[in-house]
Amino acid sequence: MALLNILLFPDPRLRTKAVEVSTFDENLQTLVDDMLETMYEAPGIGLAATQVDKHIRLLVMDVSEDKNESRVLINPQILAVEGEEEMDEGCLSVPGYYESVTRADKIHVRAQDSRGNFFEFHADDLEAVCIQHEMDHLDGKLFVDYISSLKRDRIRKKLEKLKKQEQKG
Ligand code: K1U
Ligand code: ZN
Repeated sequence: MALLNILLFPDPRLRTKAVEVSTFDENLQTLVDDMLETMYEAPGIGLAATQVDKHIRLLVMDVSEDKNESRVLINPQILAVEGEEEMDEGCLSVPGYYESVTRADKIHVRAQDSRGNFFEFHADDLEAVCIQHEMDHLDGKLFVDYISSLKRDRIRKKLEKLKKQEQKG
């Protein structure tokens, strides 16, 4: 297994729209395993393939307390939504920032597993929010797109400054 590099905002590659997965092979399983390892190590509760510069419709997540309930969603689709919930969200691609975002509170999801089998489930609370956050990544959208452009620009400038400092050493 390998740790993957996570792209940081405002990297333009984070704006790429991911394409559907059509081949369910060993390479896909390796990417899934590497993404899970990268997510747990970060640590995070979710990770979209876009964030590791792989532009396919794949996300991994684990919102359990004991970090032993990983989920792999390939070609996920939200079939139904209910209610609204406002929650503070973070993002491994926007490190150090948490902002309040309003999303659907309950969702019904259809996806494929790493062998290509279809499955459906209901999600609510943090799990529902996390799925919507990760599915946004697959469409090139970030949680900072829901906040004011003033705040977003401030975050962008701070992260750009940090990157320059890191590059200087
Ligand atoms: O997509 C990502 O960058 C992962 C992100 C997912 C997420 C967090 C909060 C609300 C919605 C989606 C994260 O995992 S940020 C880190 C985080 O939330 C966390 C880290 C350690 C322990 C618990 C949470
Ligand atoms: Zn994120």
